[in-house]
Amino acid sequence: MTAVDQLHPELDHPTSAPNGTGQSYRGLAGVPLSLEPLNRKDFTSDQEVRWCPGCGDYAVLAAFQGFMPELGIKRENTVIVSGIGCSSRFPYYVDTYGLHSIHGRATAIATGVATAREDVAVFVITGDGDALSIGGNHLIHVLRRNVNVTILLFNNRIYGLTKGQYSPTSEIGKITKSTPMGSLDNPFNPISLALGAEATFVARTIDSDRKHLTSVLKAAVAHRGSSLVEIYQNCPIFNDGAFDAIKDPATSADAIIPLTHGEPIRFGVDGHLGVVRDQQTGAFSVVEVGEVGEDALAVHDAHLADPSFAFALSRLTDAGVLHRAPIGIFRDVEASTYDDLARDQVALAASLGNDEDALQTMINGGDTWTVH
Ligand SMILES: Cc1ncc(C[n+]2csc(CCOP(=O)(O)OP(=O)(O)O)c2C)c(N)n1
Ligand code: SF4
Ligand SMILES: [Mg+2]
Repeated sequence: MTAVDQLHPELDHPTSAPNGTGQSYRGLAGVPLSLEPLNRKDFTSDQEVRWCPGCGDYAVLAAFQGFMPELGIKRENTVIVSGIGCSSRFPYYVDTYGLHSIHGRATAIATGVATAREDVAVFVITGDGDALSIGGNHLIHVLRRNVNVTILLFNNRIYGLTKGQYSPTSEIGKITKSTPMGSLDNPFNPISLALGAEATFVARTIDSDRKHLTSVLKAAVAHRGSSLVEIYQNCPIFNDGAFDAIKDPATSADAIIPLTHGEPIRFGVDGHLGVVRDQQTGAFSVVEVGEVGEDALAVHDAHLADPSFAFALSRLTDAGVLHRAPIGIFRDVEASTYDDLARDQVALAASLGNDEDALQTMINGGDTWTVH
């Protein structure tokens, strides 16, 4: 970092908004601000985008390149780490540092980057196969550790790159080349999984809703700690129409359960539907507002310390073919991040004195024995 660098000041000034957007980005505290204003073109690389025509990945890329300049950070202090899959080609197309890494390991590599470099904004791009099959283990650990990274999970409910095998988010009975008689296993709900790992920021959005996608991504970056954003992403080649119910203007009003912190959960044409909570079981269900009355509706609270409320909400998502799903920010709570704590611990250890022989002392320590 050079002497002229200015840092995102949000840790000291939680309400400041250095980029004039009115949003505070605590997740970027420590990342140097760009000296020049940047625009969308600055975040567009010279690489030819190689996704199929109509792929939902294009819309996410466009939204990402559109909001990055607003963050005000230096491009060279941004790293995008991806795994393997169609979606994982993403880092090629954004003109920042990037790693198209190893299948399922993007979250592990991102943990290293975020811990070693406080001055870097770290994004993870992953697919439902990459994050939840081979990378399932790494995903839950990055979330429980609360490493300061923003994870974009492109969920098209299929393996796209390898030409259409079922994935851990495909509905039971999915007929694919690898499951010609229909898949047998229960799918993951990525939001439930993340909340089970007590992730501190968990949200869901839709590739085709640019405004919502952008607002959720901004909130995810503003959050300090692990942010998991599930993006419903259409794969027109191998799983076309998986999210039609929530995308089709004819059905979307009754299909999208919108989550807005502090507001009653109400939706449907003319707001005729709502969500209530069973006091005994804690489970949520969808009801006709006319039958229960407005006052009975649950009010969304994304800031509860206990993730149970958000988890119960996530269960309103159809596990089978999707007809209805909550969309928005399920959980957004403050907690210490692994990388901040690790840096503090290293600084403390260094302040206690420079024992150059510490490693040798440990090796020679009490727990050694001679083998004859
Ligand atoms: C170790 C290893 N195992 C398997 C593969 C094959 N493979 C590549 S991408 C992929 C799944 C991609 O699916 P997803 O993460 O959903 O991404 P999408 O292509 O749908 O965006 C698999 C199984 C691989 N590249 N490396
Ligand atoms: S196979 Fe599907 S996910 Fe992959 S680029 Fe083509 S449309 Fe997109
Ligand atoms: Mg996929």
